[in-house]
Amino acid sequence: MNLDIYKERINRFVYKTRDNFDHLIISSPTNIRYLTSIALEPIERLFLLIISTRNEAIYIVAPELEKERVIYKCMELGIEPLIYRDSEDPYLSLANIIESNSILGVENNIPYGIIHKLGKYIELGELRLIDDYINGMRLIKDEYEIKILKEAAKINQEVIKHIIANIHAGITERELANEACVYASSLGVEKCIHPIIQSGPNTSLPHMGSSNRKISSDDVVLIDFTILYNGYVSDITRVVSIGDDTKYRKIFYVVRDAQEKAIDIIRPNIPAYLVDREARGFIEEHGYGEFFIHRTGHGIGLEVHEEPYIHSKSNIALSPGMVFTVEPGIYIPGKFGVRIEDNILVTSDGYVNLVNLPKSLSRSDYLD
Ligand SMILES: [Mn+2]
Repeated sequence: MNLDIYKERINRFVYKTRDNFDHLIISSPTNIRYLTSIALEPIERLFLLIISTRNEAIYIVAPELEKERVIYKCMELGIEPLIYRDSEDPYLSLANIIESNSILGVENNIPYGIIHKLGKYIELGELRLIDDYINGMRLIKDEYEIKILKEAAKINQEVIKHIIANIHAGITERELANEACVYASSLGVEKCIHPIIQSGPNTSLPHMGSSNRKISSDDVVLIDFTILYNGYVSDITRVVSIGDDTKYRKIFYVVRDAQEKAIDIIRPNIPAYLVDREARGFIEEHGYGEFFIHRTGHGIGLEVHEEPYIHSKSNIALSPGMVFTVEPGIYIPGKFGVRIEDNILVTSDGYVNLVNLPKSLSRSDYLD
């Protein structure tokens, strides 16, 4: 594996942060993966990236059982591995690096236990958040990331087509979701994240997830499928009806047109809230404003929800390399809901929709 991309990332990150912190403690496995390519799921064991501006050194703290997966990349990246055994206290080596009363950079989701235990060995200095620095980098995808995100979207579309082809009266939402995850694995997907297949009145609850409800012949079915492929996310939603779709049409077309109008205004330098306003304004004009109960979209990348968030207060200027979802919805409590979601890449002169699935209530439109 060529680690040049990661060398550049970690150097850029050090350069951006070095004047404001003495030491950075990075505990999010996703951020560590972004900066080093080292992808571990440490569960409760301590796994940290420490960037020490004071010592001009970078360390990875990792348990011995992960040693083989860590040390070669560390050598390549100029990182010093601090490997500990289960019988050892890894905080002892942390306390050797981090001086008392120094300025520490941490993520907002650092487990409190890490700070608490470190505080037993040293006098904790000022804690400052580093999220803006790292999120600011992750926000703009490079060519390598864009290539994977495009592949992920392509594969996810195949999964969604497969699900739609397999919907039939009598199958449960959960059976369909499980089958879809098996199919996704056969296409090389790392994992399915919270697979949402909802039918009938369940579609009115945006993030309910799949249940044991049996799909019946005049149901509307909402498929919101999120996959992780090669570390990156695709998150696509479609709604189809397997029988008479008359009663779903009006709301379906309002959502579809709102989504397409919102996508159409995407270009660099406009504030993200305009995308939300476009979708929301259209839905409000049609009298369904109170039933659009979530933001219009969210960034995707190594995580399912990341910046840029697309809501009414989001002032961030869209820039080439940003990738986010556009997914307005209308949810009529107790009846049904419709959401349509694509994945959009901002380019220098507009956008590319990474998804080219039909947007139709009729399942036959999805079948090859
Ligand atoms: Mn989404």
